[in-house]
Order: sequence, then C-alpha cells, then structure tokens
Amino acid sequence: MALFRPKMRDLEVERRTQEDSKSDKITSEVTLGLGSCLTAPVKHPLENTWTLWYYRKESGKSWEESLKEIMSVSTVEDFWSVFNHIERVSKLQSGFDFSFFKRGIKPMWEDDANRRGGKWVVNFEKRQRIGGNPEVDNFWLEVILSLIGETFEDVGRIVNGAVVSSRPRGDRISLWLKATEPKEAIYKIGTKLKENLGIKDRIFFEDNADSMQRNSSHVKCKYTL
Ligand code: MGP
Repeated sequence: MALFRPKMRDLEVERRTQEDSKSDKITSEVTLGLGSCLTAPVKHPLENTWTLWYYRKESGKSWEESLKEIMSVSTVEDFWSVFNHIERVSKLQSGFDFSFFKRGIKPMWEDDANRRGGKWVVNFEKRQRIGGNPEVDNFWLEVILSLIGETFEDVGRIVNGAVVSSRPRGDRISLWLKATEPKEAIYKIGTKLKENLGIKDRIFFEDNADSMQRNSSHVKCKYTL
C-alpha cells in the first residue's frame, strides 16, 4: 500500500498540503462543534509504527548511551508534525545521525532484528555546508516516505529502518535490513531504493557482522549495485 509517492520537487508542496489540510480540518471541526455534535479528528494510520532516534556523541558516554529516542509515529498526521519540527540534516553538525526504525528495533547492530542483517549504503559527496545543502534533506525525506508508504512491498518485511549520518567526509544514508540473504531479495530492495531516490550511483551492502568486527573505517561490502 503506497500512501504517497511524491516526486522530489513535489515534496515541499506535499508538506504544505499536509499542514493546510490539518488546519482546514481543525477549522471545520470547530465549526461543526458549535452547531452539532463534536467529531473526533480522523487520522490516517500507517501500516507500521516508526520511531525516530538521534545520535550525537556525548562526552563520557558510550555510543549506545549517546543514542536517544525522540518519538514514535503511527499516523500520517503525526509523522508530518514530527518531521516538520525536526532540524534538517543539512543543518546538523558533523557526527550526528537520525534513525527511523520500526518500533521495537533499536538502530544498532546488536539489536536482535539487526544482528544477522546488513545495510545498503548510499554515500553523498562532501559539499559546502554554508547555508545548508538541501540535497541530502530531500533524499532523507524520500527514504522515510518510502518506508512509511511501504513501497518495498513483499520484501518490505525484512526492512528494519534507515539512518542518515552527517559526516565531515560526506553524508550517508543507510537502509537497514533484517537479513543478508536471499541475494535476490536484498538486490530487489537495493534496486527499489535507487529507483525511489532516482540515483544511478553505486550503492554498497555491508553485513552488520562485518561492521561489528571491523577494527578500522574499512568495512568490506557483500554486494554492490
Ligand atoms: P559509524 O557511525 O557507523 O561510522 O560508526 P562513521 O562515523 O562514519 O565512522 P567510521 O569511520 O568508523 O566508518 C562509528 C563508530 O560508532 C563505530 O566504530 C562504533 O564504535 C560506533 N557504532 C556505530 N554503530 C552503528 C554502532 C552500533 O550499532 N553499535 C555499537 N555498539 N557501536 C556502534
């Protein structure tokens, strides 16, 4: 079930439409409430509940202790009200991550849903940050919409969530999966991800078991696409 599939240039419009329809609904409910019975606001449920997290290294704390849960959303309206209020990735200092995962899954290798899985990684070139570069913001929104819109269809059940990382050498978006096999399913998701983002660049699949064991920045990639 696809909730929305906006094109890049329509994202701002989609965002505004959400805001406008929300205030229209509030107005009509207030009006209705004066003359007739009150109606409960109708919200549109998502197929899954999703949790937004952020990571920023806090001194004296471990990586896991620095990982913070922001909140969970289970309706389209709640999603937009959270998303419209969080900072744009392009405005974040290097070292930050935002993660958006199915509720109950922590965005870390050690979580039971992730330990036997891996991730498709999309790297973005380092760009000038003065004034913010909206490119990664659009891609991040596009990835989140593809998650809540359940665009991965039959293979969507092995999709756990996504992470956007702001780094000095370039930003990165990773789509985290529950499994590393079968290869066909992993490639199907990678292909859909590239299609959703409209990118031709190579993307890399890393096994979480390799990430956990690595002792340098270099992680071998299991698949490329
Ligand atoms: P990173 O954020 O995935 O990569 O991991 P970054 O910052 O681009 O740096 P790189 O050069 O190491 O690729 C950075 C470090 O954060 C890791 O080396 C771990 O120490 C820690 N870390 C990251 N993740 C995703 C996890 C995790 O899931 N679990 C734990 N325990 N530590 C993690």
